[in-house]
Amino acid sequence: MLRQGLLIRKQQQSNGEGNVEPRKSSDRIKLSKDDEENMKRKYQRKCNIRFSHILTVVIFIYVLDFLLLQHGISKSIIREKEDEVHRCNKIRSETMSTKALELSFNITYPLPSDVTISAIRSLYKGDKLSSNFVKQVLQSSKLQLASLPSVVSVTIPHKNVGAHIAQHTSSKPTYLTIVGDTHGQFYGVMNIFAKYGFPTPNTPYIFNGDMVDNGDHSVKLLLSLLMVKLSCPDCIHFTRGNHETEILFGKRVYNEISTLFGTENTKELYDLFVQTVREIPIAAILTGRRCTSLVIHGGLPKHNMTLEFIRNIKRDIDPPKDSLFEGLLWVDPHNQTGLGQGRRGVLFGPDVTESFLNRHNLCSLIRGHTYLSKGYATTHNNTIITLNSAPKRRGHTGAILQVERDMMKESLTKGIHTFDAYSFPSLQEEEWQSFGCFEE
Ligand SMILES: [Mn+2]
Repeated sequence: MLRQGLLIRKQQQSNGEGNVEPRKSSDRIKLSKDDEENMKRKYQRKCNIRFSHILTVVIFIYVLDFLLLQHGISKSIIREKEDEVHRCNKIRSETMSTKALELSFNITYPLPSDVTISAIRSLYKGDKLSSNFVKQVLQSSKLQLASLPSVVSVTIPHKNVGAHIAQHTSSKPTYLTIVGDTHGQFYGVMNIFAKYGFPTPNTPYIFNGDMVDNGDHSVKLLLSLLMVKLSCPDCIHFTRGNHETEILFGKRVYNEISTLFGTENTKELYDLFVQTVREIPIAAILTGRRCTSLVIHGGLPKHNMTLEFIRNIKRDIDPPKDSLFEGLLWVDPHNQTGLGQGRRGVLFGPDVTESFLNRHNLCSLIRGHTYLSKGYATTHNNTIITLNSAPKRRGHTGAILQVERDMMKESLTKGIHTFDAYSFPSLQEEEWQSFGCFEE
């Protein structure tokens, strides 16, 4: 009890004549109700003050601890970022002007990354590139693509790629990004790079055909992607779409070349563009540790299609009409068994897909060739993923697929990411800072 243990000074009792009676040691005073309440309040206040002091000290210690920890983490993040910027800057140290590009008639292979970034930036800003430079890029790209097989093998990178800077790679994720149809959406693709990262050996891309036509910037887009491959062959891979043919290249591409590089060289550059896209491989085999996929623009135009058949296609031409080569770039899946006839060509059923995947021990087929307002679709019991990366208008989304090395068939769709349609160039200066570091 509060009262017990409290020796209260005895109230002096007056005898009425001013004499005070001596105090006895055992005297304890009975407190009035009010006094008792006051004492309680005083004691409570003391307790409260002490408690808040303790609380303040505890909070202070926690905050200090947190700040020190954060400071340590922030410092390591800043250090890592500084190292990265330093490396990128070193690579780009001699950033060339457009004028310098005009003068560099003899390009080398691999194309220096600073030349590539400078040229892409010029295209982005609407500056002109010299037709001579573009001609050499196309001639080099044509040779580079022609040296590849019709079915390219792409291994999903793991963390040891780029071992020369192993200390950086160990903490960074590695994956491969598959982009669907992009149809001349140059600014959209630059935004994809800004959002999901510039191509590097640790984070390469596959562009699955139809990079040209429909959109307004086919030439800018194609040229930029070809230059990235000339600078860093392992950073980017291509498969051919049905629009990468002369007949679908058409007048729009011709006019764009004329606007960008001058009228006197239009025909020569146009022909070079056509010859270059004819060398783009037809398909890619994407090998992970647990799941290997076929990346192809259209699909399977016949029963018992084999990779050997695709590998043996002579591809430096436009696909002959009604050929299986044309079918690989044009067909669509349907849900009925077997083959069928659709609005724009052959349709293939789940049984065709299943037997093909089983024959080659594949877990999925990744394709494009279809406009999808949400950017992707899965069919044939999730063994087919269709991607479109060129959303036409606001409200529609484009999609890409990021595949990690250890991904399994069941988890592939978790790598799908969607993004909004972009209508205007929107990259800020600081976003360009992350571009063009081809090394991880
Ligand atoms: Mn297509």
